[in-house]
Amino acid sequence: MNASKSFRNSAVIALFVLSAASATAQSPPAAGAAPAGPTPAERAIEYRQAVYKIVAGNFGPLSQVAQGKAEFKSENATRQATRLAQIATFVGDAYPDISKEGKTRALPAIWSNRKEFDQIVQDFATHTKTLAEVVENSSSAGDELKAAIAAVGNDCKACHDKFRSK
Ligand code: ASC
Repeated sequence: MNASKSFRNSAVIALFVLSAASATAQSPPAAGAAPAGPTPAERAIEYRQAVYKIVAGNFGPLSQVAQGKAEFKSENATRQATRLAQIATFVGDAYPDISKEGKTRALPAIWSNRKEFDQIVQDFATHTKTLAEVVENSSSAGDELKAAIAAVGNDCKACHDKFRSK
C-alpha cells in the first residue's frame, strides 16, 4: 500500500469513527429505539412505589376481612400478614435523599421532619409484626384481629395525612 492510499484509508476510518461517535452523542434516538433508562432518582421512586404495591396487595385483603367484606381464611391471612410484616421493614430506607424530587407524592416534610416520619414507619413495623402474631393465633375475624388490622391501617393513614400529597 502506498503512502497516499494508506492516508486515505486512515482518513476514512477516522471519519467513520467520528460520525459514529457524534451519532451516539448528538442525534435523537432513532424511531422505535428504546428510550434512555430511568435516572437514579426515578429508579429510587419506582422502587419505593413497588414496595407500597406489595404493602397494599397484602394489607388490602386483610382490611377487607376486618370490614366484614371478605371471609377470614387462616392460610391466606397468615401469608398476607407475614409478608406485610416483612415488607414493612423495607419502607424506612425507601426514601433516600435523591428520591425527594420527581414524580412522587412523597412530601418534602418527610426529609425536613424525618424524626416524626421515622416514628410512623417504626409504628408500622411494630403493628404489622403484632398483626402477624395475632393472625397466627386467630381462627376467625374476632375483635383482637380487627383491632390489630385497624392499628396498621391507622399507621397508613397517619403517614398519608401528614407526608403524602393528595
Ligand atoms: C389500604 C390501602 C391504603 C390504606 C389506607 C388506610 O388498604 O391501600 O393506602 O389501607 O387506606 O387508611
